[in-house]
Amino acid sequence: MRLSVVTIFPEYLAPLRESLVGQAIQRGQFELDVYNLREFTDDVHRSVDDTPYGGGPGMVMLPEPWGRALDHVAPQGGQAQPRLIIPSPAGRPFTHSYAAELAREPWLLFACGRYEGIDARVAEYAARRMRVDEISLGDYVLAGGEVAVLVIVEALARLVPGVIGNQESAADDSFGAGTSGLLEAPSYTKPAVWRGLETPPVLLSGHHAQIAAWRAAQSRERTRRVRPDLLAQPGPAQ
Ligand code: JFB
Repeated sequence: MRLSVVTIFPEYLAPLRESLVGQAIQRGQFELDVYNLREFTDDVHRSVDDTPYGGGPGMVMLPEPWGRALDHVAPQGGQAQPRLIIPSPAGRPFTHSYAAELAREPWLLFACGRYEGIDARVAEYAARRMRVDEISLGDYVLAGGEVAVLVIVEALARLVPGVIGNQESAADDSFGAGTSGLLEAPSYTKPAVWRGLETPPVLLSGHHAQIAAWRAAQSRERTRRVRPDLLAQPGPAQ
């Protein structure tokens, strides 16, 4: 899978070269190319923003550097086109099932905005030749799209077959198939008693059916307590 990112802060994406995604890059499973939007400006100040039409606070990212960056990364008329992902507080909510959908794409291009976001015509321009998704991580406002890209890439990468050693562990995670879309049960490791705190004995019993039943009950109880909205879904959620 190819992951392309355009940003005014290329160093912000450096953590993607560590850990799980970093190892997948080293194995050649992912290709990560990060572009500095300022390279696509043409004025001495390398401007990327201006005041909003219609007034209001803050600044808006200029369309022209974005148009040039998109044309450079994904040339017009090129047979392969990426799916363009634009993080935005006004985007479609990001979920596990959305991550699984993105994990099947051969090429994702992320456009990281800053300030109050990117001139709306950039998405419209890109949509002439590529699929465009505006994605929101949740109902709070970040300062830019970079952190959202770190989150989205980390979430989708572990759903690409072969990226995590044991594919079962992805299924058994919160929201996964093995937990019926609910929160996962709590986890324990050695020692069995730590600072006077015990591991639930059923987990030490070796009785696989009882362990599965205990985890399913914990999963339901935890979900009821902290995420009742997940239980209200028609059928097991994503
Ligand atoms: C993403 C961003 C801004 C508009 C934008 C670019 N869940 C989320 N909250 N905020 C963002 C997000 C996601 N994904 C987000 C990209 C940008 C926020 N901003 C700041 C401020 C006000 N209005 C710029």
